[in-house]
Amino acid sequence: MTWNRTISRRQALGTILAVPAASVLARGAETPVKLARPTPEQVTWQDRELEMFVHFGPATWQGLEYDNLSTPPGDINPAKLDTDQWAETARAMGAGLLLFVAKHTGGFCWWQTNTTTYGVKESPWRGGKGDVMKDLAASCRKAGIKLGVYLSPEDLTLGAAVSGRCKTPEAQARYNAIYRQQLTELLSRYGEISEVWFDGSTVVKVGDILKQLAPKAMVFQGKFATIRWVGNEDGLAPDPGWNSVREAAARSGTATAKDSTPDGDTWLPIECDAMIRSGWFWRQANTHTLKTLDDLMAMYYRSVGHGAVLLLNNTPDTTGLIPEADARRSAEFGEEIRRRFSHSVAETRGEGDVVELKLAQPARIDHVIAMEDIREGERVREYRVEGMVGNQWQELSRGTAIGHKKIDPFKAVEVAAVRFRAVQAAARPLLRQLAVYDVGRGRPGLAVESERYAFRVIREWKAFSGTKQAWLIDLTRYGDEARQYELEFVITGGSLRVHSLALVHRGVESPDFVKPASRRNTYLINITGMSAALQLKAVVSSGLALSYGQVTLRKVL
Ligand code: FUL
Repeated sequence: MTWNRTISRRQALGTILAVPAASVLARGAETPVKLARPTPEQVTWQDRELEMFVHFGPATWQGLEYDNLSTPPGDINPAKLDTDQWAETARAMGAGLLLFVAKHTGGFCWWQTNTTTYGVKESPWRGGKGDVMKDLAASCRKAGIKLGVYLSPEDLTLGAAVSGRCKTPEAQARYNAIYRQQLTELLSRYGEISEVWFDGSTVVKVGDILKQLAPKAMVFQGKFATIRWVGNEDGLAPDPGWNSVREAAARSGTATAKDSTPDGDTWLPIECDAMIRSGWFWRQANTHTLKTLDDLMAMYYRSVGHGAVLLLNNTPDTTGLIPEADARRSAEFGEEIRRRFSHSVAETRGEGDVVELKLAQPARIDHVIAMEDIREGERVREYRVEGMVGNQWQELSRGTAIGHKKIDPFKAVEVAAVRFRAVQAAARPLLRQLAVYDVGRGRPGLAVESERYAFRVIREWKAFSGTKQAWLIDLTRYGDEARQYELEFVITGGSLRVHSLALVHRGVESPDFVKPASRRNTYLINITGMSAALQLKAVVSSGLALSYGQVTLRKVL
């Protein structure tokens, strides 16, 4: 057992902490090790594990993923809309929070607002007097779940691109005032809002509003983020998915799972947003893509089972109801999670580098779930779980990060006892739970895993030489879904200098979505939406020698 191998003295002492760090004394070390620590609200959020997203909007009527403004509000009349059904679907799934897209990128508002004339107020639904947020707040209270809101900073009606960026300072000032008013309405009228999504980050100042109206809410993206995007929309968190990042990454507003480091000074847990059918919005054509129970369980193991929160989308059809098949599948998902994991064969808690769990009598087990007491930071860096088989310890599973939760499936075996052994830790391990289960089934496989290494060539350059040039590369043909991508300049001859990179969306440049990765000539791009032509602008030069190569793009999982 090696203590303190992963945190160097310089890292331990040399950082300014955004979230107060736990000060623990590592055994054998004179220096107190500083570990990032969550806020109580982050702990509550991580304990929730499962949440339900609801996307609904004009795009539902258009059969599209993004509202193209072709549906007049006069045509939007979801006569059967019943927020009790939405909240009940979330509850049956085991979700502790329902996150509603109150405004998506097109700008349509589902609540009574005076900030725009594009919303439910202009629709015939309930004579223009309906307020989905109001209904939903009441339904969630009834169902005993929390409520969250997604207020898109991007707004096609009001001329704001990704992050709420506008073309001129005047337009920006106008939009800032409107967006702030919308956020104020959502956070002040409907009771407690426990999670706020600023999808694609936001350039509009919102800190004062959050502080005043929702100081305990979890915040997705932007300067005040308390949680981060995993980097894909498949419900897959990496393993290890360390909970902390460096402060600069947290402040960037667009940190993802790629920024994870066990030595980070800021606690920023990972959220996996994923779809129950392909696409965030209902359309007839995606009915057959409803995920199977195995698909959902596959995601569960790789999100919640890797210590992240899973935010699974359901999407009502034009009647306003979540289709029955989707609601039923959500309930089956909740039942299967409970069937597998609500009754352990045995469980304990404990401290130290070895935690032992004796069974009352030898029993068959096929899963172990470990949970750290994350209030004191993520301490375990590497571990083994062993079972007493016959009269010998035999390895059942091994891993690195545990954090909030780690679910390890293994081949069924009969054991008399189980022990957890830390191989490496930053401080004395504190296990809130060590539990073993007899599930009878394993972890379902995942088709998408095979795509991990696939890449596409998005531009080639041949015999290029000279001073600075700007390349505009169309990404909509390649980056077909919102996730994190890896961009690489593969130089096959001569040399190439990359001066700057930016995403260009509706003519507005956003350099913050492109960051250098650890490998040379490689960058990480966060694509948070494909609502309009999206381009990559690369300013490059090659000096005197002729340069040859390719620009490649691949999905990051
Ligand atoms: C992405 C958006 O582009 C999608 O439409 C959806 O809202 C998803 C949750 O986030 O960034």
